[in-house]
Amino acid sequence: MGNNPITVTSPLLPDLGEFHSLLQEIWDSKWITNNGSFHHRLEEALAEYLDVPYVSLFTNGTLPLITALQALRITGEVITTPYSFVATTHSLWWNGIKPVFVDIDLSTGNIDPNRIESAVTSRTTAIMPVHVYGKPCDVDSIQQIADKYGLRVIYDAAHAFGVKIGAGATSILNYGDLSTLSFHATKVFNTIEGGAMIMHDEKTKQRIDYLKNFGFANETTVVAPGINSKMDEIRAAYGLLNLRKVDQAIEARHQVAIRYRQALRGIDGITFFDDMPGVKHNYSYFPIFVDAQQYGITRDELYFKMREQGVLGRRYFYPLISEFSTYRGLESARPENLPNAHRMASSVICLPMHHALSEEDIQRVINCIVR
Ligand code: T4K
Repeated sequence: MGNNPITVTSPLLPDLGEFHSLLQEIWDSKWITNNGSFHHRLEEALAEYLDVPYVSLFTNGTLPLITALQALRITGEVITTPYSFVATTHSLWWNGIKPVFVDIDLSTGNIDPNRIESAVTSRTTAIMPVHVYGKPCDVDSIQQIADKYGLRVIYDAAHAFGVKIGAGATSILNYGDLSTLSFHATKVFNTIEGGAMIMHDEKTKQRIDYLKNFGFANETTVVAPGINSKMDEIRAAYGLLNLRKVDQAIEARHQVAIRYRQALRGIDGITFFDDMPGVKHNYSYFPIFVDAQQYGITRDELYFKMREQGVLGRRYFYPLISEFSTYRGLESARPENLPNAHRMASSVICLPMHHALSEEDIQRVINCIVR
């Protein structure tokens, strides 16, 4: 591996001096978790920034998925995508729900709405799509199917922080019954570990707030077997500071995407996504897809060649979730049912993509691919 590795991402960090001042406030207050003032301030600030009605903070991006399913009392079967991080399907497993995998649309990487209806059975209660790489799902078609069959829709929006669609620049997080976000260190906006759920009304927020605090509604009443997933004050303060820097970080990512596209367009056997019309993207990932026949070497050969040069792209999302031992035995996990997902998983490399890549870094990445 070459010197000075270029990693797939690098966390956005708040100014240490400013963070220290907020830590002093926390130290003075001696209130370090359980719905403190920074928790409250970050929820308000995020609702405003994201342009959504209500936000409930969580300790990571997995527990809001698990809690969303519990809150909506989802049972039986849920239709979902195999092309995601494993946490998406694990949230179904934790609720005793059977995942039903449906193939993806190669033009976006997201669940293909045209294939959802044939997967609906009498046991189906919900659809759990993922806005993979922050690219918006076909939310209107998904909602039409959900309405037709009386299904709930929970979006795993872990990658979709700040993404907006349409002439009115509507937040993608306002679609479906509930959406969840991850604020992990590797995400566009991070609170080190962290996450959130987005909901439409105050009553649902109240219920979710109970569920992430063991189900406590007050000192003596537990309304349901909730979990502990409360964000502490230190990470909420860190998040408040990072929120001030996130627009600049997204613009820096955008410039990286422009450079990659300029340099890689027209290379035989290498394809990538362009911006979707009418979408405000967040440039959370920059996946490229390698066609071995046209490019001359396989995806894995390119991947390991990059590693030798210290360019640490990642094969998100390979292997598919449906290939992991927990899920492999399911009828819907059979490879012949998921040809597009297999094709994408076997050809993808996510290039380094973050706010702090230098021109030299970008050129080193490009030099690995241009032949
Ligand atoms: N749904 C979806 C669709 C998701 O993608 C995820 C998480 C979730 C749900 C669940 O959300 P969380 O419960 O995680 O909040 C990473 C992340 O751990 C995971 O959050 C993320 N998706 C997934 C796609 O990627 P790894 O194992 O690939 O990360 P790791 O540790 O190899 O880090 C990647 C690179 O980032 C490192 O090579 C260098 C850089 N890095 C990482 C960390 C942690 C840093 O520079 N500093 C750091 O502190 O899983």
